[in-house]
Amino acid sequence: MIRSVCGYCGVGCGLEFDEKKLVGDLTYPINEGVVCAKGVSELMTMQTPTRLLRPYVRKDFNSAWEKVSWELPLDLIVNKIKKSDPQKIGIYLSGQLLTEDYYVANKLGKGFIGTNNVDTNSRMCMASAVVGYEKALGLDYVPVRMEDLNRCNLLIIIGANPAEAHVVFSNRIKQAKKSGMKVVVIDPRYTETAAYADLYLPIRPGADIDFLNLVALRLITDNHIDHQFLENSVNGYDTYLKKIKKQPKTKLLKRTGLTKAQFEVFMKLFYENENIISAWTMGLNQSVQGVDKNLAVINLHLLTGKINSPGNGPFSLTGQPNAMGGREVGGLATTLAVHLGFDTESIQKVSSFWQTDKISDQVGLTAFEMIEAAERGELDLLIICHTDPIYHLPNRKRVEAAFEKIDMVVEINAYEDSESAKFAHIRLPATPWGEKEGTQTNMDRTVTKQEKLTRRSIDCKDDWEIFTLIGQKLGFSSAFDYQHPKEIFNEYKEMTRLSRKGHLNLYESDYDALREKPFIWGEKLYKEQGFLTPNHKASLHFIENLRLSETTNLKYPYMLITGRIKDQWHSTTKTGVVRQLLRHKKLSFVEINSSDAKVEGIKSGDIVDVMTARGTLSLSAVVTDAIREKTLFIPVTERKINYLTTDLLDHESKQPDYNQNAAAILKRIST
Ligand SMILES: Nc1nc2c(c(=O)[nH]1)N[C@H]1C(S)=C(S)[C@@H](COP(=O)(O)OP(=O)(O)OC[C@H]3O[C@@H](n4cnc5c(=O)[nH]c(N)nc54)[C@H](O)[C@@H]3O)O[C@H]1N2
Ligand SMILES: Nc1nc2c(c(=O)[nH]1)N[C@H]1C(S)=C(S)[C@@H](COP(=O)(O)OP(=O)(O)OC[C@H]3O[C@@H](n4cnc5c(=O)[nH]c(N)nc54)[C@H](O)[C@@H]3O)O[C@H]1N2
Ligand code: SF4
Ligand SMILES: [Mo]
Repeated sequence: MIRSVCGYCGVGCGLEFDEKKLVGDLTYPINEGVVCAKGVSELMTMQTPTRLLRPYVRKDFNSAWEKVSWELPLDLIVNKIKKSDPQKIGIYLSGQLLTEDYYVANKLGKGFIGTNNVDTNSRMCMASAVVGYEKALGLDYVPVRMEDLNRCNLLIIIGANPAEAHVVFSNRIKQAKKSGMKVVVIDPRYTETAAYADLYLPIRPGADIDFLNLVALRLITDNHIDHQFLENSVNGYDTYLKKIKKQPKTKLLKRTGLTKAQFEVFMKLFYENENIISAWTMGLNQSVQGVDKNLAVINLHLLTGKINSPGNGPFSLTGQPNAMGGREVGGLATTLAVHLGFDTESIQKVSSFWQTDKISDQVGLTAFEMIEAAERGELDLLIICHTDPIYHLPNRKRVEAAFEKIDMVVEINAYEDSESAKFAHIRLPATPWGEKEGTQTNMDRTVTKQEKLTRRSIDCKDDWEIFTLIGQKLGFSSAFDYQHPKEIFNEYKEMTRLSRKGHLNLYESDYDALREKPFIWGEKLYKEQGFLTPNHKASLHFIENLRLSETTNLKYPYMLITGRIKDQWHSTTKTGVVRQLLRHKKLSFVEINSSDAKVEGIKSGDIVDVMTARGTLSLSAVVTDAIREKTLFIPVTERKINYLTTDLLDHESKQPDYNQNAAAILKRIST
């Protein structure tokens, strides 16, 4: 019997492997032995005809791929690095990498190549939550654990659909409901999660700040706030109060698209329940005001003191299995390592730990800033690892044109059918889940270990190993002499001592022991140290809806939102191959409200064109009342989705506004 963990979502379920099949781990973390279909399918995705098994090179995007040994592409990459200005090199990582992979890639880029242009797809995912937590609480720290559901009386789910995206967590929500916990779902779609809610609020897309401000105003008016907590533990209440009081209540409610009666039911639930958790994900983060939306949620917890006590707090649900671990390591271009930034003291600490003098004090380019650099002809080399930017970045036509300007694009992938492969010069085969081992941190700070279940395919290498080889070939042999992930983990573990006040206490963990028992970092943080701000108080930030997103108009009268469907993972390179097991829904479709469909003359199954200012996609229509009027939904399993989306970004987190696209819909073919 081998114990491992699932490599899909941020719940990070334990799996037990008993020679023939995978089953859920009875002891970890919250699943009591039940895993979802993606977890079950992990084993099947290892051996598929779509695995990338050999290195390939080609001169340009139109030439044929040539199968080669490892030596040639590694030499090409190293020569390119040596010839390039470090500021023209980019490394693009993934919240699906293991911590050890992340650590070596980050050390190579920021520590030895001398570029801070090391970013990750978490930029598209968690960046707004990272900045929100930092601004409000002083640190990128999730102050809630999944087990807090046991003590929670009211769970507010806003802009998240755990029933499809965090299935096992969702199962626990349903269990907690049986013990009396109430659930509110705030979402423009009546999702599977909404179906089990006690109250469903079909908010208009993009109106969350208006709703949350309205709640804040009401809490203040009704004196339902915790004055003592505000006095002892919160900065900025007076300023906040002055500004929020000026907000126009009637207008706010009107913008949400909700009725007064719906709002009153919500407030009643808020008042009747003592312990409250708010949970959110992409419905808030992916926004031109993603950081502000995070702050608007956190504000409610600061006003009421419902934070840092069992069953309470603002819970950002991390999407990918190790997006949290990647943030800890320093995988975002806006951090250096172990939650440290680019101030002189941090650079000195990290330089002396890595024994290097190459760290630049220039903050790195975030994902879309790398695209902009490429457009200006200022990106010579881009190394992509475990993610598919051509598929996932917004405004795809623009991204494709930028990629064409990059001298050398390297893609490290375990599967061969990514969208980015079409824009790569070099492809390197990585060992996937099950053929490698290493650690990951799930959405509630729990560090676990993935185990190697079978020997690795002959020509594949672990992701950390590929970055190690590049480091060695660049001449940094002593800094990159790793033979095994355990050595990397142990080095990283020591480095976490550099974190502010040692809050990232992975140095107390043990690699081998993780196999038996997960490690949870930061448990003592708030109880003992208060918030990690200079005066140990959290901060209230006044937020208002600046309405910066694209708006609908006569030409594009619908608001297009995008999101996940159950059992399928993003571009489907993994889950798509086990469709027989996982497929119960189409991968590509557009949902339209039945009253809108009537006006447009559209029936379910009709082929329709969905148009935005950036492009057009032909899709099969699904007519349903589960989506708000004047709103369209397309799942991310439609690989071409980002031909439609806007590249507006949050100015602080640089996360895209994926859910606010003005669109039109037109019937092409009746069925
Ligand atoms: N099956 C499956 N599970 C996954 C993934 C997957 O690909 N497939 N991916 C993982 C990853 S990386 C992530 S980030 C998470 C994402 O997890 P979630 O965020 O829970 O999933 P999404 O479907 O992207 O979006 C959540 C909801 O936001 C709503 N929404 C859109 N716009 C707004 C708005 O303006 N306001 C409000 N209140 N709601 C809005 C959408 O209707 C949708 O129901 O899922 C993880 N889990
Ligand atoms: N319109 C729209 N766009 C979105 C989103 C949205 O909601 N709407 N969501 C955004 C979010 S939150 C996210 S997280 C991103 C996700 O976007 P991506 O990260 O691009 O999606 P994946 O399909 O998960 O890509 C993972 C890649 O890693 C490869 N891979 C699998 N195993 C391994 C391995 O062991 N090693 C290596 N090197 N490669 C491996 C897979 O084959 C796949 O190509 O999309 C973002 N884009
Ligand atoms: S809920 Fe997430 S971590 Fe758990 S089995 Fe499903 S995909 Fe894997
Ligand atoms: Mo994500």
